Amino acid sequence: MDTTDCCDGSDEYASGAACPTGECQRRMQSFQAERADQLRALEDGQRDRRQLMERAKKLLDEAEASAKELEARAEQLRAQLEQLEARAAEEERLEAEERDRQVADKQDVLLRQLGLDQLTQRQLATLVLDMARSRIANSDDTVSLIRSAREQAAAGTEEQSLKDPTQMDDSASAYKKREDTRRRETKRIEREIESRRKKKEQREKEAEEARAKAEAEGAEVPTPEPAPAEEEEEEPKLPEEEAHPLDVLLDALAESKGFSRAETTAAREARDEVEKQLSTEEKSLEDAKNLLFKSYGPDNVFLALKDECVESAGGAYKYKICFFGKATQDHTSLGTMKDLPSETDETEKDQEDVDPYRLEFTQGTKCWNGPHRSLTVDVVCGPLPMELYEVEEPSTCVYKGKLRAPLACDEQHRAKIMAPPADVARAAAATPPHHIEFEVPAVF
Ligand code: MAN
Repeated sequence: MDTTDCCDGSDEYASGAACPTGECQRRMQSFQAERADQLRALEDGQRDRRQLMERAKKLLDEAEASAKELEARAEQLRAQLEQLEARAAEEERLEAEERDRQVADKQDVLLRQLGLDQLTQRQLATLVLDMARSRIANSDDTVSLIRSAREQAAAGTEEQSLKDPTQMDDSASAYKKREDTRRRETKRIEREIESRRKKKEQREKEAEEARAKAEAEGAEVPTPEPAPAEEEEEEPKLPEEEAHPLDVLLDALAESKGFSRAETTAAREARDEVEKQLSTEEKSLEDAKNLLFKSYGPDNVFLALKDECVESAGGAYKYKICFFGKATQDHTSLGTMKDLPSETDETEKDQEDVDPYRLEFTQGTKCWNGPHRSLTVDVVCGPLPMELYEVEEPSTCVYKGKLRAPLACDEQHRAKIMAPPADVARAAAATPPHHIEFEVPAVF
C-alpha cells in the first residue's frame, strides 16, 4: 500500500481510503528518531575520523621528512661512491701492473732456467706439439723433453751453449740424486718400523701366553718384562718429500698470477661497502616516495590505518581484511588491496561514479572452475572500533561486505543524512508540503 500521499496534503491514500489520524506525524517522528541515531553515529565517527586525519597528516609529514633526509644522504653517498670508484680503479690498475711485472719475472726465470729463451719460435712450437703428443705426466718428463728439443736445435747450429745443460738440467739431476737417496732412506726406515712392530707384537703375544698359562696352572701371574729401550724410543721419521725444482718455479709463477695488493683490496672493500649502503638507502628512499605518492582517500584518512586489520565475527568463515594488504577467508586468499582511486587521477573518466570509500581486493586464490577470488568492501560511517560485517558471496568466489568505520564519516555523509528521504523529496517536489522541517548542520 502506498502511504506517500498521506502526507502530501490530500489526507487520503492513493486508493481513496482515509488516512489514519496522526499518520503523517507518526512517520515524521520515526524518521526523526532514525536520523537522530544516524547523527549520533556520524558525530562520534567524525570525532574518530578527525583523529585519523591527524594521524595520517603526521605520518605523511614524517614520510616527507624522512624522504628528504634519505635523498640528502643518498646524494652524499653517490658523491662518496664516485670518489671511491675512482680510487679503486686506480688501485686496480696498480695491482694489475704489479701482477704483470711479477708474472713476467717468474716467467723469465723459468724460460732462462729451462733454456727456452734460446729456442726459435718454430722450435718452441714444435716443442709444444711434442709435449701435447706425449701427454706429459710429470716435471721430470717436461725437463727431458725440453732437453731433447735443445739437442735437436743444437744439431743444426754452432751454438755451443745449446749443448750445455741448463740450470734446470743441473738442478733436476741434483734433485733426482737426492730423491734416490730419500727413497732408499724411506724404504730403510719403513723396514725398521715394520720390524719394530713385529717384535712388539711377538713380545706382547709371549707375555699373554705366559699369563694365560700361569692362570690355568693357578700359579702367580708373571709381571710382564719391561719393554726394551728400543721400543720406548720415538718412531723414526720418514724423510720429507721435496718438490721438483721445476714445480717450485711453476708454483711461484701460479702464485704471482694471484698477486693482490692490500691497498687494492682495501679500496675495493671500501667501494663495495658504500655501494651496498647506497643501495639500501635508495631502496628506503623508493619506499618512502611510494608511500608519499600513493592515494589514501579523502583527507588521506586511510593512511592512518595502513597495515591494520579487521576480522569479521561469527559466520561460517572468518573474513579478514588488512588495509593496503591482503584479505582472507579463513586461510584462503581473497586477494590484495587495489590502490585507492586518486582524486587527481585523470584516467578516471567519471569521478562522480567512483566511491572513495570502497576497498577492492583482487587476484585471490583461483576458484575451482571459476575466477580468482575477490572481495569488495563498502565502508559505512560509524565510530571506532571498526566492524567487518555482512560478508556475502553473491556469485561463486566473488565476495562483498561492509566495514563500519569512521573513514566514511565526512561532510558528504552528513549531507546525505540531512537530505529528506527520496519519497518525501519526490512528494515535496510535486505538491507544496503542509509541514516543513529544517535541520541546520552542526558547524565545526
Ligand atoms: C571454498 C570457499 C567458498 C567457495 C568455494 C568454491 O569452499 O572459498 O566460498 O564458494 O570454495 O569452490
